[in-house]
Amino acid sequence: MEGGGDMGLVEWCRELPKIELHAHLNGSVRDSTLLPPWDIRNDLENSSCITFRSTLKQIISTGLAMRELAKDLGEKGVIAFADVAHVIMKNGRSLPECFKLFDLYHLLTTDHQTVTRITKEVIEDFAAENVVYLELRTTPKKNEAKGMTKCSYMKAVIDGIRAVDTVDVDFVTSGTSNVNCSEATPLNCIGSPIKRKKIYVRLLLSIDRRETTAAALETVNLAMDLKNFGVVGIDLSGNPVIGEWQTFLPALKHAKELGLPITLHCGEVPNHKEIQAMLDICPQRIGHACFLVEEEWKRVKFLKIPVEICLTSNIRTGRFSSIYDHFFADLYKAKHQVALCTDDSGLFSTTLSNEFYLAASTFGLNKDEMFLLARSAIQSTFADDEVKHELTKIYDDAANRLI
Ligand code: 6MZ
Repeated sequence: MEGGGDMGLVEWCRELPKIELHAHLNGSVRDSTLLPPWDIRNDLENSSCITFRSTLKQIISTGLAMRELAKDLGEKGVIAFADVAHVIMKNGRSLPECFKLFDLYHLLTTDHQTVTRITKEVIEDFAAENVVYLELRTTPKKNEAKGMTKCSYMKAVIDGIRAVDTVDVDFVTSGTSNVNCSEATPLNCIGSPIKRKKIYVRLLLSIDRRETTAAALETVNLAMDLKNFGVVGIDLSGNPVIGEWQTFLPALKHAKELGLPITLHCGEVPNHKEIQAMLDICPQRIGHACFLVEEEWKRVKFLKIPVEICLTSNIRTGRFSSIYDHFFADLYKAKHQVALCTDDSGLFSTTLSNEFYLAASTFGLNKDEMFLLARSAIQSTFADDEVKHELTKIYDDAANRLI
């Protein structure tokens, strides 16, 4: 390989400035935040919360590890360690297993303090991998028991972005919100006299496929209210076998009318009626696209819809038995706009650097090609032109070093 001095490919992929466009907050939680320390075994074994126990039992076959948050729950007597102890990390999880895991994640993470904490940590983790622009997506949640509304959930996320202190964060640029979601003025780039890593963070609000039309509309209106707090678009995600397209359509149309860009989890299962309907509304991006057939790909290419590609996620959830069968190669050859993404870096134990390494080593891309692939994601971001310009400069600077 040319360029990049003596750097090995793994190191080079880590050094490469990267753009992450498909990352779910709760799927990106650190293992160390979730793994249970063995020293609390006794406390946990003695506690009994039937609801939590039964939830855990349901997911035992899927495997999950929990640490510090489980410790908190254990101390409060909410969690039964005997159940957790049997949970084993598995390499491959079916899609239904993933969604069972998410229910557990949410049980652990949905209170304001924890949402703030995981947001901070997730941003720091992406920055550590030299992600220079992160479009982080999350589903605003109501949780009456915790006094949580969708708006207060988002305030907790925004507080997490504000709390990052190991790197500089460019979050929003100006303006105020008419929503009482954050008392303070919008955060600007937190400057530092010392040259530190800098990451641009923007948010996508996800509509969960379990939600009603009214709940989906509430999320879109919240996204609009939070435009000055770094929200740049809407995502539709969740278990692909749940929910009807007609339920989400009014909210997605509303988003379009408001000028909010949309990205859709499209074709995670072979539901061709829904895939057609999704392409009919011309989303600004689609994610996964695992089960698209030739005619559908023709439309995606004709409409020039960028595709968020999550290699590890697609392999781990069993869509492709071999990575060599992945459609990445076809889209890449066709010069179709793609962005490599992690999906759920915590759940699938991956990083964006690893996704680049996988693509390079599997599909034989050299460093020049990888650099251009990373850089080309700039045009698929939902960021404004000023940010795109800044990102271009970051790549121009890195080019001397890396290629
Ligand atoms: C579909 C997914 C997903 O929003 O609670 N999510 N939806 N397909 C996937 N591929 C495996 N991975 C994650 O993050 C977790 C939520 O994101 C969606 C699911 O709705 C999951 O509950 P937040 O931060």
